[in-house]
Amino acid sequence: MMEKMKIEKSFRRLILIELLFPILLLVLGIYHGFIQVLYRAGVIQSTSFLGLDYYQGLTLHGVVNAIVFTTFFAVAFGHALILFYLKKTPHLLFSWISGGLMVLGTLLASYAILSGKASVLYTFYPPLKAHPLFYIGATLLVIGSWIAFFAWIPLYRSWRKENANQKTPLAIVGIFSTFLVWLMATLPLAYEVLVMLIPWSLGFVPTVNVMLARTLFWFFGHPLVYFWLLPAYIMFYVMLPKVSGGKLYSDFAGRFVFMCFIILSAPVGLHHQFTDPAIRSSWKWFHTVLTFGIAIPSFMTFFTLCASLEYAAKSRGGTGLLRWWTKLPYFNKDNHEQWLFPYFISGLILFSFGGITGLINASYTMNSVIHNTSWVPGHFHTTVGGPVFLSFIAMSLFMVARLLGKEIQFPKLNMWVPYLWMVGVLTFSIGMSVAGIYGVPRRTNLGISYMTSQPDIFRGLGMLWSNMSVLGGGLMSLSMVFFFFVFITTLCSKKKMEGHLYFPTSETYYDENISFVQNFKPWIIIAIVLIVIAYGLPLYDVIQATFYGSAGFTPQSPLPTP
Ligand code: HAS
Repeated sequence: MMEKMKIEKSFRRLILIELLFPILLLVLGIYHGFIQVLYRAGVIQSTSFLGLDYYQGLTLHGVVNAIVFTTFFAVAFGHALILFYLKKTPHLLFSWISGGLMVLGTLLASYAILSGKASVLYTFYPPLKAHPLFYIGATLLVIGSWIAFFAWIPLYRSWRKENANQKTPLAIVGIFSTFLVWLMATLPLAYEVLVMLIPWSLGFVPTVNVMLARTLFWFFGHPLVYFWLLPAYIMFYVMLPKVSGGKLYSDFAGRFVFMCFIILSAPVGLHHQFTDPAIRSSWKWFHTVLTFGIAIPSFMTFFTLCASLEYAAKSRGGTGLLRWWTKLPYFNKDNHEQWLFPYFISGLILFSFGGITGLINASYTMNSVIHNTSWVPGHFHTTVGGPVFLSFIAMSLFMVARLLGKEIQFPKLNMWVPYLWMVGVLTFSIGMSVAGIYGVPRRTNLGISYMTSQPDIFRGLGMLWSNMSVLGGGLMSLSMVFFFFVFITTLCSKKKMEGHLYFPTSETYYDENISFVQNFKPWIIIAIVLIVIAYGLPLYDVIQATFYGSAGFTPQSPLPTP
């Protein structure tokens, strides 16, 4: 018994480290986001406040916020869900090795970025070339996350044996779906990094097949976005109905949605490559069709969450077709668990915009208007910067406070954080999106423009909308100052209870027992078949495209003005 308690204590300490380490880095990541908007709008003339140039700062911003923070959070959250819902502790040594590798990998990649040897942006596709430590660091981060996942599998199996007549808890279905998607995503990435990029950056081979590398990157890159989204969906299905005072409308919907993501997350990556040569239009069209398919589980989520919220609002006295929306606990500033509601609902409102812009991106013809313009960051700040970011920071704060036995400090300020963030993101994203339609490019240093052939009036309008992002970025940064203030004061506050793990868990309104969503196997098989169909021939084509070989290139800041 003592031994078990000791193991659990050590494991909880690991979860804490995996939550706190990326939050610390996030300070840097967010700071460089703010510097970006100031620089792009011409408010400051140089990005080098910390000695970083434009592409360096942008790489740091993308890698820390979108890759490091999300991966650490997903692993820590997964550990905690296994401990809480299955009442089992993963193998301690493996889990610490996994955490250690992730920290080491992050430090190596950060060193490469901060020393100016890896300004390759978070997509790191060639011909941009980084120092080998950047690729090695990324590899260690991924291997660390795999080890964590592999350590959960025997626990899940033994739980299933011991509880043959029970449904697997929905949160566990969610986290296994998340990591199955991650495994499918990171296998092509492993090939790209280990077989192509590391030998190239070490100088063992002179050139690299750019088209193959880009295709493998997006084979990873699109399921990556669902690896970010699914932990947020776990919170929306399992916790949101409870903290809004209601029940989950349908248990089946949740399970079916997670299974859909397993089969459809990967075979859609070519929608990032509509303008790339060497890939036939027919395959781009096929991925487009599947991309519209992957929106369906999110539409189902929209419906299920609205139904769950309606139940909650009507239980609180809400009436009417739409008036019940006013009865939800938007301004709840308790410091127990309901304070999660403002974070979740703000994220969901943002995602309604992100979903619409995503479907525009997915349309082959409309994509050619917005591709590589500032519309794209407009889209992804309402997805990864919306439901994902808000739910991850909220859950990090919630878990840290619970594990340390603390109460959330400054609950009123904490309640305003997500709303301020939401208004900031909307302002930023609308500005960036409209500017993108006028032709303002994304992630290019000043001096490059798609607008040179446009009349002055359009150029002026483009820049005007683009500059709205300063206001949005300012509000987002202010919101984060408040968040870190609440986080640090909570961390430093007096202990109020015994530290423990706890998650608010909703009851279910329709608790259906439908067998085809209870077993992962058939879904994994369908996923593999779809991947082979969707990627087999396109990969064959790009492997043949050896004339796209390139030597390395390092972006220079500032670029010469044309
Ligand atoms: Fe995306 C580019 C298409 C979802 C992230 N996406 C990106 C990039 C990122 C990203 C980071 O087809 C840039 C990559 C780069 O650096 O080049 N995306 C889609 C589609 C979806 C989608 C069809 N994206 C996401 C999610 C992301 C994410 C999720 C992160 C977490 N995306 C694209 C395409 C591109 C792209 C192209 C390439 C563009 C280019 O040319 O470069 C779908 O999954 C979206 C489906 C979502 C919905 C919304 C459901 C709404 C819900 C909210 C319910 C709200 C409630 C509250 C209940 C259908 C669930 C009440 C609300 C009220 C309003 C009252």
